[in-house]
Amino acid sequence: MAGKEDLKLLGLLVSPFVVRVRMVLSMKGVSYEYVEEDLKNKSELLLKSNPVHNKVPVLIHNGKPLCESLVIVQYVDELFPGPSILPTDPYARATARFWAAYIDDKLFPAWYGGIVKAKTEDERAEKVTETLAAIAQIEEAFAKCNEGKAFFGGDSIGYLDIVLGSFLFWFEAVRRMYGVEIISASKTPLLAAWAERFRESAEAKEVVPGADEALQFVNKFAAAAAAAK
Ligand SMILES: N[C@@H](CCC(=O)N[C@@H](CS)C(=O)NCC(=O)O)C(=O)O
Repeated sequence: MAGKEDLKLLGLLVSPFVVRVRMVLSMKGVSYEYVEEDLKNKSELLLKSNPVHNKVPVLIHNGKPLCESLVIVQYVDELFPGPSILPTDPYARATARFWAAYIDDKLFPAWYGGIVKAKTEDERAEKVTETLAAIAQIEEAFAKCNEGKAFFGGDSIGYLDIVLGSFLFWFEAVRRMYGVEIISASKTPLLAAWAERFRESAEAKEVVPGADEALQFVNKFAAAAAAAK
């Protein structure tokens, strides 16, 4: 099927959500057209394709748009042959979806909406506590569900590895900006070892940007906000 499909991805290189989609497309060996969006000046195509959220990523498959990274990753996994990204066992699939929702609904707002966007130091400290509590839950889940294997997906990178792994370059940017270690060898040793394996994997190296790119993005936004004052 790969090759015959018309696929266009509207993205932003430093978006962890876009990284997820680029990873799954790359793991499935699918070629696609990539279009970088300017979030300050969104294209008509983006607004038309994702009228509900106006956000990237959007994957346009044969003219039909798909929105939301988790939905897109699962769609690509189902559509294209090759090793399954989600677990095949229904209970393991459901569990992976549960933790993916937790990562996006609890962890993401705590570190990005919280630590990065906090307006005061008190607010940031509160969000650090919230982020560390969420990551501790994920450490426990990792210990329970992967039975000593290298990845959430078992011996190779799977759905949850992509979902959480897409945040890692931002975690490094947060460490450099605020000195906060979201994943650390002392508090979350299993995830620290996992993160190292993820970063070193060919799958991640292919598409995941570095922390420098995330920092440049933050600085560009801060400069634009200061200029607008
Ligand atoms: N839940 C969404 C989140 C996507 C998202 O937040 N995208 C950001 C970039 S990281 C965006 O497009 N923001 C534009 C805006 O908020 O106007 C997903 O998983 O795809």
